[in-house]
Amino acid sequence: TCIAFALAATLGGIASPAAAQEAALETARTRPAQWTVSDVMIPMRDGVKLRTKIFVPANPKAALPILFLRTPYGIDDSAQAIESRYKELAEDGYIFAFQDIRGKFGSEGDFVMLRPARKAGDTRSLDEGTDAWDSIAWMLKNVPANNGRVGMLGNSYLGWTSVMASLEPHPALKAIAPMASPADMWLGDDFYHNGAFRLSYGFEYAYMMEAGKGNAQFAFDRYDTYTWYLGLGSLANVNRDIFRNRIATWNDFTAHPDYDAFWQRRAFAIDTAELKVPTLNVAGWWDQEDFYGPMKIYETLEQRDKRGLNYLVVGPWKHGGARVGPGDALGAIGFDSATAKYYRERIEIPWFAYHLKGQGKPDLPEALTFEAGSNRWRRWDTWPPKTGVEQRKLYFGAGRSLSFSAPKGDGEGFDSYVSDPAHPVPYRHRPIQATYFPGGSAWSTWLVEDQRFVDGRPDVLTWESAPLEADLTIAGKVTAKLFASTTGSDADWIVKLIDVYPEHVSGNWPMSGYQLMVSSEVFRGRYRQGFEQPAAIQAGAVLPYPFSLHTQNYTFRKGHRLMVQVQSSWFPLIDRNPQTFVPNIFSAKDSDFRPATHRIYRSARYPSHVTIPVVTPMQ
Ligand code: PG9
Repeated sequence: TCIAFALAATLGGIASPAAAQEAALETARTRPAQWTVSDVMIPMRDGVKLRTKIFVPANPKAALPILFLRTPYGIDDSAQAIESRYKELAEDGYIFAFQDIRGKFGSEGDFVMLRPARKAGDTRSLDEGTDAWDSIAWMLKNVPANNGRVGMLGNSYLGWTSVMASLEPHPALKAIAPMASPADMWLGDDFYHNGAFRLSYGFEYAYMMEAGKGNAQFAFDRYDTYTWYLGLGSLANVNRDIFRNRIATWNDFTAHPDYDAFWQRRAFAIDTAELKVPTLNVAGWWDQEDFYGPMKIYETLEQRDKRGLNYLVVGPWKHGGARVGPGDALGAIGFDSATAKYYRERIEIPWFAYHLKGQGKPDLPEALTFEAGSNRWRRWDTWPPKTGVEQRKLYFGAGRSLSFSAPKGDGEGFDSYVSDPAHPVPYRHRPIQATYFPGGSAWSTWLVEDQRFVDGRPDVLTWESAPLEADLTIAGKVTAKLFASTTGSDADWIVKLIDVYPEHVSGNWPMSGYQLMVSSEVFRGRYRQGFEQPAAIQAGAVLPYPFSLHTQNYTFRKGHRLMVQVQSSWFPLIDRNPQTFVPNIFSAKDSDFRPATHRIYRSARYPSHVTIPVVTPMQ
């Protein structure tokens, strides 16, 4: 029945740019003293015109730089955005330009999801970089009172368009501050993580972007999408019953399940020998969409940063969390200070003021990270830190214990569970609203949810340490190495490093015993020999699965416990692994989905563990 309802959802898009445009202009008109607004179509080199709204402060005292934002999400709310998300910058004095990228909303041309950057030396192709270049050239000539300097910024897709503009930059592009820009959609950002497909996001986002020129919401026939996705069955049913091959990105998912040239071509890379544009990379520790991306971009640019232009800021934020609100809490977790406001006022404002107006010099270390738990900002000469950190292994032990002592003896120590694709573990507590559900969705804070909602399930294994006798701070790379077997021929492995609060948090009962996920990741077993070539797992074989849980800077407080959980489904965030090897999971048959018994070993021979970067006490 859910499919029948979904069929009724139109593929037409729901945006009404004209009406929204009216509303935005209305807002701007009510503030004639503040902005002169123009709504223009800027011609690109191939004749395609891109809709751009330009806000020039009325009666500026001096020529001003332009802050340029290129978005696939529409620019009708840009007047409101200036007064909310970009308020601090607006008050500091900038011209703002918001542009619909090719093929979206009011812009001409075709939309291509994450249009690959043209290669160095290719002077004929178009990409987001050439569109940015052409727009900047036009604005320098046509926007009154500009000072000839442009900065780019924005969250996620907008961060990515900023990064793309900086690869072969227009000379007037003097600084960028990309926030949560994706870098690699298959390895770690929105669409897959280590080859495991991000079903709910991939499905809903592809539909939103490609069902029409505006933003479309897929019409689920129920509030709890967990049951909808479960009822869907094999992913082959999506094109057969719902999308009917009309959503290009979904077709790409089905045609490119592995890390092939298609995805590699879209992954962030820098062809030029030197980083040219000062770049402030911004990431959030609990970013539910793009955490891999900004960290990878920072790391990649660092190799080409000959002049010290590349910086990193990581705060305790959800996706885009630094842009809005005070940032003093995320879900139930408090940070004791307004971290997002701090970023906007103390980091972003000086960053652009220096590069675009020649004012001051920002007091920025190479990497600035917020250390949740101890709730303070920390400054680093490198990220991850090269000194003052000891990599220590947290071993899974008998009796569900977790400690720094390696297991002893030759026994076949393991814990096991049955992973049943018919009953996948939910990734957040149900009901699981659609990602962008207009009535509100818990999507954006799922990474900080109390993991007790799955702890104790027979298909979730938990190992826990004794209470800590002193604070334990980590800074740098967290990795997992599982030794595991399955009775099936494919399996997903999910590892979660958790901070368990003490049983009595005085004055805040809901936090008592809270299980906060600090680091987590999924690895699709079929890719253990390489991401380009999936291979069946031999039933019963004990195999190593090493994978990254990314970097983190966090303090586990005295009296807290460390916990690791392992499970094999995270639904519907990640599609169900059939657990029977098939060449392409997007065309699996419903009968391929079978329960399997998985074992996680914790013996001297097969010591499963999580490695954490412990900051040595003098730090
Ligand atoms: N995470 C979003 C995104 C999806 C796909 C591509 C690029 C970005 C976003 O928030 O824009």
